[in-house]
Order: sequence, then C-alpha cells, then structure tokens
Amino acid sequence: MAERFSSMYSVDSALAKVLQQRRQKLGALIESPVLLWSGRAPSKNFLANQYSFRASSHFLYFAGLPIQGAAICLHQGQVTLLMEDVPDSDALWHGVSPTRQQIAEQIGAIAHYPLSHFPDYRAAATIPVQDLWTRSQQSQVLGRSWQDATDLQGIDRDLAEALVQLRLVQDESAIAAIQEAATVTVRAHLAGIHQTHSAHTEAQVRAAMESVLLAENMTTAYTSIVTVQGEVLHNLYSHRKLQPGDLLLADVGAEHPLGWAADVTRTWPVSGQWSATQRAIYDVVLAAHDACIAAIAPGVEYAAVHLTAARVIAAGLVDLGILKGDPTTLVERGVHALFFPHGVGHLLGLDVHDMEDLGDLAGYAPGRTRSDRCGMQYLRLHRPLQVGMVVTIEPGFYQVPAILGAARQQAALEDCVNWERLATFEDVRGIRIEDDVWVTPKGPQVLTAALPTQADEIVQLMHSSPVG
Ligand SMILES: [Mn+2]
Repeated sequence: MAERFSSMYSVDSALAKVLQQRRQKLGALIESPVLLWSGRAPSKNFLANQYSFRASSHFLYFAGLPIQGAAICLHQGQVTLLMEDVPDSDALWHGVSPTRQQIAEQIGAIAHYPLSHFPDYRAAATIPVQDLWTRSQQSQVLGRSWQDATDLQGIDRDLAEALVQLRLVQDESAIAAIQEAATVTVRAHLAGIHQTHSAHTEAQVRAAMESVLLAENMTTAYTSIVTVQGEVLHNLYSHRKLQPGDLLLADVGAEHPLGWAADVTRTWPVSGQWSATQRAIYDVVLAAHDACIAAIAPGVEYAAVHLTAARVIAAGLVDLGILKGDPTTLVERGVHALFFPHGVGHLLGLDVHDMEDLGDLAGYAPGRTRSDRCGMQYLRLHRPLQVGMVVTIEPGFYQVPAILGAARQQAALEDCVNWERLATFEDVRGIRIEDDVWVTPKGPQVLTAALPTQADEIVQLMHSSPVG
C-alpha cells in the first residue's frame, strides 16, 4: 500500500496466501455464507476519545487486518468486504485513509460494498461480537438476537463449531506471529527482572516490562499483573511499594500487531535472594511446571496434564510437611486446590484465552462439561492435545486467605493439613510459573524457553547487567 496512507498495516503475499487457505478451509466446513464483523473501539467519556481498537479475533483470522467498523462475508472460500469509505474530512485528524476498494485489494476480496448492502446477507451465519453497538447492528441485519456468544443456535452454532475446528490448530503463519510475541515477552520479563533493584514500586517494574512491548510496536495481550500480592490471582493494581522480603509475581504478555498473543508469568524475590521457605515452594511449583511440559504430546489429555501438576504440588507439599498423606489421595480429595485452585492453563492464539468468547465450546471436547470436583472446576481446557495447538502451562501456589480461612473451619481437612507448619511459610503469598507451549509431532516446543525458570538463574539475572 502506498506510503501516503497513515495506516501501518499491510498484507504481504505470504499472508495473503495464508488467508486464502483459511477461507477455503472454512468454506469446506460450512455451506451457508458467513458474516463476521470487526467491531469498533468504545469511547472514553466523549465520542471522539476512543480506546485503541482491537478487531474481533474471528474477523482478524480471515481478514488479516484490523479494519474498524467493517464486516466480511465469507462464502465458498471467497471474501467480500462491507464497510463505509472514510469521509475526506477525517484526513485532517487521522491522515489519508485507504479507500474501501484499496482495502478490498489488500485483503483479497472479490467484491466490496457499503454497509447499505447488508440486507443481501440475511441468510448468513455469524458470531456476535463483544461490543454492544456492533452486536445490535448484527442483530438488525440478520434478524436474530443473542444473549451472548455462548448460546448460539442453528447456523450460528454450526459456524462456531467450524471456527473452533480451524482455530484450535495453529497454522505456520500463526505460530510465527505467536513466536514473535513470545520473544518480545521474554525480553520484557528480562527487563523487569533486571530493573527490580532500582524500582521502588510494582508500577516501576511494570513500566520497565511494558516499555519493551511498546518499543516493538506491540501492546499487552491482557492487563498486566505485576504484584507482590500474587495470591490475588488477577491483581490489576500496581501501586504497592516493594519490600525486601516480598516475592514479585509478573504475568505480562505481548500482543503482536496482527493480534496474536503471548502469556508468560515469572516470580522472583524483590531483594534478589530467596528465603528458604520461598525457595522450597518455588521449587515445588517449578517441578510441577517441568513435569507438565514433559507430559505434553499429541493425544495426551490436557486434564491429565493438569492432574500431573496437582499431584506434583501435593507431593511437594507433603515433603515439606505442609500436607499429610498420599499425594494421589490428596488430589482425589481436592486438597491440592487449597493452594492451586485454578486450572494448569488454557489455549493460546489470537485471544490470550483463545476463543473463550464461545464459552467452553473451544476448551471442552464435545460432550464434556465443567466438573464440580474441587480443583477441576476452573479447568479451561479439557481436550486431548493435538499437533498445532498452543497451550499455556502455569501451575502456581497461593495462600488465599479466603480459601485457607474457610478450610481451617472444616474438621474434614484436619487429618491432611499441618496448619502450624504452613504458618512458617507465611512469606510465600503467590508463586506462578507460566510458559507457552506448541504441541508438535515430536512433543512440546516451549516458545518462551529463552526465559529462565530455575530459581538460581533468575536471581543471577537480577545481579547481572541488562542485555539487549
Ligand atoms: Mn495464562
């Protein structure tokens, strides 16, 4: 695309070919035309002050470009673009925009129309986007309405199933983009680890990490968690001061300019030195992390990988005298979930929790539903692993006051938790170690392997001079 346009994106010939293949695969899976909307950015306080735009992932997967306020119709492997041309008056504020025709050429559309042509597509299947303005447009155009994207019916449901089938397994182009996001994410974590010594607050470490993403023209794939209160699983506040005895938990991942996500967590001691108790628990979590990654192979049930993490954590806590009993029995009783209450990971792709807009349709194999068994209800992925899937592995240990307080009231747990022993581990609030793993025919390939996980290596990095 000519340089006079302010838009930074373009589709090169390699991506054009990938998009064509994805469209053809969809065409082979679903007969009816499909209409996918990109959505639009919500405003802050007044209309012209917009949040940055993030296109719907289903749209991005086939269109390749984040085009705001557009829809594509996919049918028999072909794509048609629907959008309005940007008015000339917009150029003062946003520079000269490409015309609809030029965008259509970019994405390989066979035709392009203004939005007034929507009625021609009433028979199309769709997935409702998250933003409500666009959703009401979808509803009007197609004469259907949705509560949310998790209760789709008829052709919309057929489409959702086709999308899951395609997007569960990442093509080469997707893997390359996820790897790019992962590489930048690794550098962000190294920057955070290096700069902890000179930081006084969580926010300063977070800034050091996110600045690496920004400098690569990437953004965060989700709101960063950089906290000394790691036991608050999604702690989104970074205002606290760093104290010498604290562990800092950083869950920060980059989003590639075309939408692909990375998702990485490391935990390190603010002072550059582990206490004996912190080190002991860290090594238990790391053993679980390593055992899970070693277990990854095509055909392996992800739930079994999760249970591997649960068993290794339970065994480690038995060794430390915190839990009592046989690790397998403890896991069957859900006792590990006192300290490891979430699932061991999830699908990763264009969304950091890939396709969770479809509820459990992507994460759970047909016929499977969430278990109410303790420690299993937050499992986000319950399928056999397939070649081409990208998943996270992220075991953790947390002392959540609400969980432990309630557990202490239960006489049933008296025989398996040594509360006095646990009290000596009070400087361990939250530890998580998370990597992104690509399932290949030969086994696991860790896309974030360049970032050390060993306790000694991490603190050595804190004392060494920053690189790159
Ligand atoms: Mn994650």
